[in-house]
Amino acid sequence: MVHSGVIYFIIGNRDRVMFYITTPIYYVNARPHLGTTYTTVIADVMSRYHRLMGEDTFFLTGTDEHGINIQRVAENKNITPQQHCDELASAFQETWKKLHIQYDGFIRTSENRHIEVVQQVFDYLFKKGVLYKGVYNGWYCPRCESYYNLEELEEDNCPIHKSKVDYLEEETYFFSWSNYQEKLLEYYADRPHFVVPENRYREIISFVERGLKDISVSRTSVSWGIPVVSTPEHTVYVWLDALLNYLSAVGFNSDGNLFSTLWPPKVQVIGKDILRQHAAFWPAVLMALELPLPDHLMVHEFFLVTGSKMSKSGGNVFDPLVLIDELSKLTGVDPKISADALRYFLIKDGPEKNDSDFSFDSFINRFKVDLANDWGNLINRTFGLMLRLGLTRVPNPDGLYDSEFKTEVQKYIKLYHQSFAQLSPKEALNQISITLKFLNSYIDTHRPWSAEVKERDNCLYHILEGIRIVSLLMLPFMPVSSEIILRSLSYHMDTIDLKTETSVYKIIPDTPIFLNLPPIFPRPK
Ligand code: ME8
Repeated sequence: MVHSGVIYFIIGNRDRVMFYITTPIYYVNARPHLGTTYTTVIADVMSRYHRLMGEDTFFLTGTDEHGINIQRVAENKNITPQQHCDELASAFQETWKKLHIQYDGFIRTSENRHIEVVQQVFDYLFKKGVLYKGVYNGWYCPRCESYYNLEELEEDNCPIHKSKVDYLEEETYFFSWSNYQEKLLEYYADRPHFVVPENRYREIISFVERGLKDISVSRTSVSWGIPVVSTPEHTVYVWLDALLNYLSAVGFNSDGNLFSTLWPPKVQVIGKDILRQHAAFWPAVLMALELPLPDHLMVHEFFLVTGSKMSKSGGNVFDPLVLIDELSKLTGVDPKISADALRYFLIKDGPEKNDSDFSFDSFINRFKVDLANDWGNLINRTFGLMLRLGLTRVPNPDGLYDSEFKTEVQKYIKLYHQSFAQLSPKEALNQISITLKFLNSYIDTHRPWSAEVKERDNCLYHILEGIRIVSLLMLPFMPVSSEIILRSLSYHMDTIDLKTETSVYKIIPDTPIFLNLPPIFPRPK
């Protein structure tokens, strides 16, 4: 709601605070690839974890649809930019569905609810004196939609895309970024975990310390954008437009209750390529709007292909749907299980803190080693033995609870939860792998196939408890496969609460088990 240039927030009821997590909104210049999928899977895993821990969560993703780059892509296809964006936004939604991405909001920057917010914010910032008119002359890369100084160019090319940049000279509105330099540095000093991991935090601090220059936030030569209401020949710079999605998607200035319940985001997941925009420009915009800043920016590195960044412009992208199909062809498993396996691979081998080289073989190999050998085999040998013995219920441990088993498994569970708190889903997954190795060696040591009945039942009880725990811990990463296994242990999926159920010795003796599962992760041919 805007009154004479002042935005009045409709302050709603804040008796509920939600875990609000976002991904970047992706350019619709290409279909989703493994890089964009990686970021989205991280956010999905985080949001599923918090939901399973009993928190109200809101997971936002979407598409970034304006700007000169999209305008040019549509012109080349001889269709309108809106037609092009509609096609690509659907491609993102379909891909996310096939990867079990459970978002709560999907925002497109061509939607009216977004356009209105951008126009209101622009007007507000201008009236507040944070924006002023001037002339921009300098270099611009249409691929990353970013401005560059001559010194930043590499042999006259964009330092990121290594491609030709445009020289611009046009009337523009500037955002007085330089005025926020000190405030940003103070904020960084007060919040040691605002940007995670630390090396990326140091990078942004030294960028801001080197000095911020005011930044151009409107274009007169780009028609595919949001017009400034007072001067419609200007369209809003695509990065200011895009960042405001995090507000417009959650009821900023339209649904006070929703907004005050969600704002600010707990975690914003981004790749390192868009660190400056999120860690230095975006916080300055929020400060100008007098809004609280996100709690954490979770920054990851890049997937590479033979040493170069995987990117559409590099022509070396992998389509996640093709990878899922290929795995299903090799193993015969349902594409839903293959999608789970891809999610697993992305977190396990993805570039959380270091760049990571992708190859199809590394994906298949991870499936063989971790899923077919460790997890699949644990289930097959346990269920197979029980079938052969005609046991269809959880055996009774006969009062003999193995305290070493408990100590060991409890340690991994604790580290799993700690890793999530430290924003490292990769480390949480490592703890599951360690638990699986422990369980397989537990079977090897106790040899239930040749043990006396009492010992055999005791061992099987402990192993089934381990399978229950691993399947619960795995739910955020591989929701479909974990659910199949939990259902075979008679679990009611609608009442799962990770907080209380991830403790040892919760499996109840005599619970029926459905043992006739086909091998869940068969070895690829
Ligand atoms: O930057 N490895 O959109 P974008 C890992 N629209 N992650 C990768 C990757 C790779 N090789 N390539 C891309 C934009 N990503 C803007 C964002 S937000 C207000 C606007 C991921 O389509 C990574 O998260 O170029 C990166 O930050 C994002 O995709 C860039 O997506």
